[in-house]
Amino acid sequence: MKDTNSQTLFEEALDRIPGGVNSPVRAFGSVGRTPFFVDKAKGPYLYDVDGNCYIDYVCSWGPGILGHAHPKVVEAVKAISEKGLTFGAPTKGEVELAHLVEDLVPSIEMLRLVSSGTEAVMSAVRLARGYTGREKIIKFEGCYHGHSDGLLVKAGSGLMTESIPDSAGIPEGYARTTLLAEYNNCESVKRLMEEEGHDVAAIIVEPVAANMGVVPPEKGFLEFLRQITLKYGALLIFDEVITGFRLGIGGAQEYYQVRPDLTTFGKIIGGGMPLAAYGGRKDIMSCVAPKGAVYQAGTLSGNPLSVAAGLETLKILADNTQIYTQIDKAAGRIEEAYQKKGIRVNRVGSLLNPFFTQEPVKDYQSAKRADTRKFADYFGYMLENGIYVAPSQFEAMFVSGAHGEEELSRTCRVIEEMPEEFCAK
Ligand code: KE4
Repeated sequence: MKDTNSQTLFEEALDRIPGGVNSPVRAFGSVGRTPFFVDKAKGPYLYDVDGNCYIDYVCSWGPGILGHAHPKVVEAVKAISEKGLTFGAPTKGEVELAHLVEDLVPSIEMLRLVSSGTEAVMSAVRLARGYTGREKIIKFEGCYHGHSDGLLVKAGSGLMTESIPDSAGIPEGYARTTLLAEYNNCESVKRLMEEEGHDVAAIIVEPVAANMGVVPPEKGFLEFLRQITLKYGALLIFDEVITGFRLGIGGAQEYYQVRPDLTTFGKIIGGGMPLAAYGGRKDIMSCVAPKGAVYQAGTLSGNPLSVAAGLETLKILADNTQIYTQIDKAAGRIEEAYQKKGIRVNRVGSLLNPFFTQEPVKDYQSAKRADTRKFADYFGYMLENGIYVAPSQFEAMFVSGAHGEEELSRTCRVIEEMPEEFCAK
């Protein structure tokens, strides 16, 4: 391997890995730069192979709510790894984790562990179809639910970043069974349900959209989805891969007091290790193999190391729920710094992001009108001042319990000193 600085590593990576990265959002393409390669991380800081240090507001796209390499989480993984890495057989930790999640999130009566958010959503959608015997699902423009075929229709996150609204390689049939509505637009859902409601297995929604930038649900939107799914006998699936254990220990469904039939989790539930889950009503989850006829499986599902990291993370959060007040206040300070510069911000708790646009951002169309070139300039300014935010206008900023006074005051100062041309209307 040639000498290890980010530039040479990226050049080498480009020859061996599509786009030089193992996930498109990491490529920095939309912000006109090449990515730094991480050497290590601790608390609120990332250190790249060139010795640069950044205050990290990506937090690995959400899992890092406790900050990087939390000693107790690292210790838990080290200890369990001494006993073996994977068995392909049940372990005590999996039962403990299911029990803990069911205690923390009342709508979860039964849970299945998988290895990624994509797998959790793909399985929940298959389960909804198997349980209802219906084919269609409704998703929202700009929401991202992982990269399974049926969900890559007008999705957010990397697709929106790269302006590829629909992925190549998706069979035509999916477009017919995946119906699209507009986020925060009850009328768009009502029209679809009046036409197709008899054949809609589920409506899947990010209860706070965080893959077109952060777009909160307008008052009554989630409650409307709950009502209309009950009316037509469809299921309501909350994709809480980002919001789960982020907006509070009970996630968005506790924050907004709306109870879905199924929920998907990822990111925080694994404490930074590959672990995700789907769960919900026992009568629905009982349809999953081997108990029921809806098949889903995984060699590394419930992997002992991932379970250890997830268990330790959730235990720390459950025993220290004041963390949520702390990170909400911290995010509020950052929000205020942006607003003082005249930059629009959407925020829910510790989930926020600045939009370079004059208009309110409440759905895919208004998010898409944001000035991505101005965002790219802003991103470069922040990075050069040691602040790492998501390299895309259509992602989120995450604040962790490890972001302390020093990091927050430095972040606010960098925002306050931002050149006017970056934020001028
Ligand atoms: P994963 O398969 O990436 O674990 O989860 C897919 C997923 C499902 N649902 C929601 C609401 C999600 O946000 C995600 C993944 N989020 C992106 C970032 N917005 C992951 C980062 C990436 O793709 O590299």
